[in-house]
Amino acid sequence: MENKELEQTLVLIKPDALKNSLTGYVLSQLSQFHTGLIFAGSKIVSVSKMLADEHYAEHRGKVFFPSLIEYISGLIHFTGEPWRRRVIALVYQGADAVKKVRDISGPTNPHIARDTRPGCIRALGTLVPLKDDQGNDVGERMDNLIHASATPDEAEREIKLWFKPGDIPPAMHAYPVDTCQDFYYLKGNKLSMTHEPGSICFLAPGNTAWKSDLKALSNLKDGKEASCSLEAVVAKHLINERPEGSS
Ligand code: FUP
Repeated sequence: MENKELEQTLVLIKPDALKNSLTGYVLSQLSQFHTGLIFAGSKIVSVSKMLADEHYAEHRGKVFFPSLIEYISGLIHFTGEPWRRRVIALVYQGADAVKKVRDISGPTNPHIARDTRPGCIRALGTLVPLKDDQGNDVGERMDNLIHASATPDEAEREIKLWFKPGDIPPAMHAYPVDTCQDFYYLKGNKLSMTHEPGSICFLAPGNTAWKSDLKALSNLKDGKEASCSLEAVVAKHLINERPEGSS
């Protein structure tokens, strides 16, 4: 990022924060008055399995992964209330955005947060033991109220995963965009360039998209290696578009 003023970071106010009415507290902690950062984007997101899986891709295969996906999807905190399953996704912008928000969030583990950084946001979180079928402890899930990008590179990956360029004012775009020239469809979990019954059009000619997404799609359609998965490109285009499980 050449212009430090344009540094951006992704924040997710997670379902446990929403359940405990901590949204106002988190927004206040991160307010421009305290951080000097300004909003570049905000949305209320019903988190699909595809989006959750891509967001936490680096943790795939770990013992806590399935529970982490259920947690971010709202299934843990709003079990019988599907309409309340959501997170608030925010993009903050300004000098040192990533570091400032990470500092106020605090350590990943709420117990360590309480011990080492009392007063940080994650100090209000909790640890949930995870057990195997025999009831043995196999790990723990960290219900830590807020996600904050760890590095500027992670922030770029995550902002492009959760937000379309059109969700952010053009003058605040921190990453290059381009105009889509083709129709792109999803059929099952496959990319297609032509409409078939049951396929979903997620990008059309004239749409503005992240330049890196368009490059990835062009590579994927040619069977070449791409900088991100098809799911990472598609997930943001399906946010709040249809109920989970329908197609
Ligand atoms: P962070 O960047 O602080 O969100 O931390 P990590 O990328 O290490 O972890 C991602 C999420 O996985 C965190 F919200 C906490 C959660 N996690 C667990 O639930 N259990 C673990 O044992 C480790 C991480």
